[in-house]
Amino acid sequence: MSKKFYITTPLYYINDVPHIGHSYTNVAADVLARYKRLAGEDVFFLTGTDEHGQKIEQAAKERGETPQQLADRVVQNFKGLWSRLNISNDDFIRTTEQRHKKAVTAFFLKLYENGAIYRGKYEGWYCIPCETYCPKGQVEDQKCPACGRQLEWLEEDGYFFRMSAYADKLLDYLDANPEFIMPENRRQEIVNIIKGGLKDLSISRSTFDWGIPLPISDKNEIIYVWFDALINYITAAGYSEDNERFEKLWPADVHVVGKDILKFHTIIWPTMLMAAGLKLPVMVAAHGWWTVEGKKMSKSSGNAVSPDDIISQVGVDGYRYFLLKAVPFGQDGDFSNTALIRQVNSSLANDLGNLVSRTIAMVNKYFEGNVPAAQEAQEGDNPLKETALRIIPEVDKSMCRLEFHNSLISIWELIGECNRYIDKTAPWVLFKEGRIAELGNVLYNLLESIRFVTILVSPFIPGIAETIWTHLGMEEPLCEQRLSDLEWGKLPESGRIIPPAEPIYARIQE
Ligand code: ME8
Repeated sequence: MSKKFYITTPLYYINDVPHIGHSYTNVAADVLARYKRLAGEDVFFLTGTDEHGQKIEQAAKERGETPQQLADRVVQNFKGLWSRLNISNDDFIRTTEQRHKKAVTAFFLKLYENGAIYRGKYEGWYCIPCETYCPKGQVEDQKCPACGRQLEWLEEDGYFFRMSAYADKLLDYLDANPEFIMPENRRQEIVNIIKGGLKDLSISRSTFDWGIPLPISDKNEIIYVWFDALINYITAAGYSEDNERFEKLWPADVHVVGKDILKFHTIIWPTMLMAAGLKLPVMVAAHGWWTVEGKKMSKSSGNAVSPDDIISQVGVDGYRYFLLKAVPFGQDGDFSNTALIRQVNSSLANDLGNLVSRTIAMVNKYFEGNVPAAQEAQEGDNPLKETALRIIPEVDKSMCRLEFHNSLISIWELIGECNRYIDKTAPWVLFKEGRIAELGNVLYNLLESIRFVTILVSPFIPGIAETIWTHLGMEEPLCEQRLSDLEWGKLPESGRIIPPAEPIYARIQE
């Protein structure tokens, strides 16, 4: 039986349309999901929408809609974009679905039964956009320390989750599992917060009613939106509904999130799971923040970059490539159109595109499209084979650490090596001099390297990879390839190359 790999993205609030920041998270998660499928793992990839809470209720009111109408309308923007971006999620969860309400109710009752929930009083500064209380010591001028917006003073008489009771256990877990928080430099930040002392968490609301009803209350109380939303990760795995499936899928292998919500995923969520007696996720990976031309993206400043505008300019694969190459996962990034075009022209049109077209054109010209025979190489005699075999473990290591840009750098080393190999071996000279066996060997090495590149790059740019695969004349579909197919010499010598009618990736005009 193959190893399972359960990967999630955050559930996005439906008061906003998806922008480059949301698409970054989903593309990163998609690339990892696709890579794990390539590695032969049994992948379950989940994304979805977070549809409850005060913020959504307010947004709906402003638009003259019910919250459900707003959710039903906006969720289509997310689903549509994920499909255009080739996101290969296996499930899409909405927190207003019945299956989720059932799981949240069951989870709440479990914690209540375990004595982890009690009734009490709380007052404090609340940030509606972040849907969270802010520690009193950090509040200045009634502004949220995280997003800078106006806070509201709330007093609640309701239910609390005994989060403080799990602080030591959580610190022990972080100690014993150094890879729980990625990248490593974010770990200390979380450790410091926990060491600073955890407060119990207010998990019921009574001043508005857009949420999941509290199962133990006869007053009109609902469950706090973050407590509700985090549970989605177990809902989709079958919690309280399908034990066998849940046993197989849980715990999640990686929750991919933005750094803004790392705290929720590495403090609140693990303590909730501890209180329910469930296993903790293997890894929470937090990426950095995107700005646009140096400025924070926001609706009010009207500078939120629309993914569809970028797609219409550089294509889906150009966009996917740029997102993961331009910024190392974990670091903040700035979107600039000039950098986008420069990057795709240089990497996709020049390096990769030219390699493929030149190679295919030569196989066509010199061998009428037939894959030529390779020659036995002496040890150390085939630089392409050496590079190709060297980068496989490098790519794997980078992928498992979510260092996507490093994986791309490794793959582009092989592409660069191939382009240099063409210049060095000068196949046109070999042809002129009648050295046909040597020429065949050179072209075989190039085609075989392109096969390696295509498989390795397919999680990043699945559309382009598919096109190259077709031109290589491969019989088995690309989606059935595995990393184990990356053995040098597997390209059948009897194959036929199909010349492309147009470039693999056309240069974009600046
Ligand atoms: O926080 N740069 O939803 P959300 C990078 N519903 N990533 C960005 C970004 C930017 N400028 N803007 C948004 C929520 N993101 C909760 C999550 S999970 C159980 C509940 C991405 O719609 C990034 O992944 O505010 C961030 O964590 C997420 O969108 C926040 O989405």
